[in-house]
Amino acid sequence: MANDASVLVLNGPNLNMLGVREPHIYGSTTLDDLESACQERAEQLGLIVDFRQSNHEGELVSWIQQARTEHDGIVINAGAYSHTSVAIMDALILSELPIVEVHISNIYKREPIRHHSHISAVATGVICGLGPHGYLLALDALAQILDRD
Ligand code: CA2
Repeated sequence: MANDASVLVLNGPNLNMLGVREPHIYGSTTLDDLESACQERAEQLGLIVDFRQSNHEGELVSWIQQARTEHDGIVINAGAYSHTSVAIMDALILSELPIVEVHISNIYKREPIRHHSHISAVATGVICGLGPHGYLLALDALAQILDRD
């Protein structure tokens, strides 16, 4: 099933600023670099990646709703919405897809407000604190999960 399986890689608010500000927390990789790395890994894994970013909660919800019929799995870094959005959590539940949550930074080493994610409770797995490499590990994990199905 992993061959040609389609994965939606979703990025939430402010992730378009990656590599531009706060390199001590998020590194110097830009979102474009991250997309290229994901596309390269997807090709090796036999996955198709649809890589998107939005600063708008409703747009992320709509994309997750569409994923139910258009994709086989989701990698999501919902940024700050991870800590606040029940709407994104609900959309992820409704998708009925395998979900890997990614955070570039280790949210548990940061301010208490970042320690809880609504998405973790509904994700198949969670990767955090491993920098941009976490996205590649998430694709590896989804390829395995989809292969089993
Ligand atoms: O560590 C992560 O991946 C986060 O999801 C990133 C979010 C943050 O709100 C989460 O708590 C953890 C923020 C993304 C903001 O990205 C920036 C990139 C460069 C400069 C400033 C912000």
